[in-house]
Amino acid sequence: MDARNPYFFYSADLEKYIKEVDAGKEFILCINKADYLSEELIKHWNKFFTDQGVKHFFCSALKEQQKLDKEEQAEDSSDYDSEEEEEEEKEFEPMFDELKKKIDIENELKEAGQEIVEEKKSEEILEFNTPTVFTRSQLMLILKQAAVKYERNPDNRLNIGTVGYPNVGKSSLINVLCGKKRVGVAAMPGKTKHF
Ligand SMILES: Nc1nc2c(ncn2[C@@H]2O[C@H](COP(=O)(O)OP(=O)(O)O)[C@@H](O)[C@H]2O)c(=O)[nH]1
Ligand SMILES: [Mg+2]
Repeated sequence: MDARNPYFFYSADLEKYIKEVDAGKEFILCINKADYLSEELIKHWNKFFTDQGVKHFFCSALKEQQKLDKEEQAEDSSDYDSEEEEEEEKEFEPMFDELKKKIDIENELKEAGQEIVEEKKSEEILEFNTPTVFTRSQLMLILKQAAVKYERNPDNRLNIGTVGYPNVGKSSLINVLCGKKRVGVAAMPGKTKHF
């Protein structure tokens, strides 16, 4: 739902209905567009839904998508070499080869280290019903943990569905989770039916 008006967007009936349809299904309220909320408001709504016993988390699909876009851009521009640079590179190629190998190995080690640190960092606060705005990697981790917990499919896959009013950011969330643009995002309602 859209964080700007939880009284309007939250449907207790939907939660009840989902539990009636299948006791094995879990209802988790995604409070999206948390970038519109101040820290106080996040704390307020966190308390409100915790008191009502509604499992929930905060996120900003837009902010996470912007981060993904930036990473993609950075990757694209680092691949780009000017012609002059390419010529120079050819000249010194044998000398650079060894150095490059070393740097590659160092970078790989660094990246692996960073991933571990990031996972550890997010593990510390990985709980629903907290006034934390989840990043993409935190969301991925919490979903992975849920997949292990349920073990409903032989290959441990978790099926997730989104239900909500138009324009609350369902498609944006799906795209962020997939890490790729899978579904169209638009200010016009009714864009996604299947993907
Ligand atoms: N500020 C803000 N805008 C968002 C966020 N998520 C989605 N939007 C915007 O809300 C609009 C509707 O998003 P969309 O994903 O198409 O919603 P859907 O109809 O529920 O699938 C788009 O203009 C998005 O860019 C968010 O976290 N913060
Ligand atoms: Mg949509």
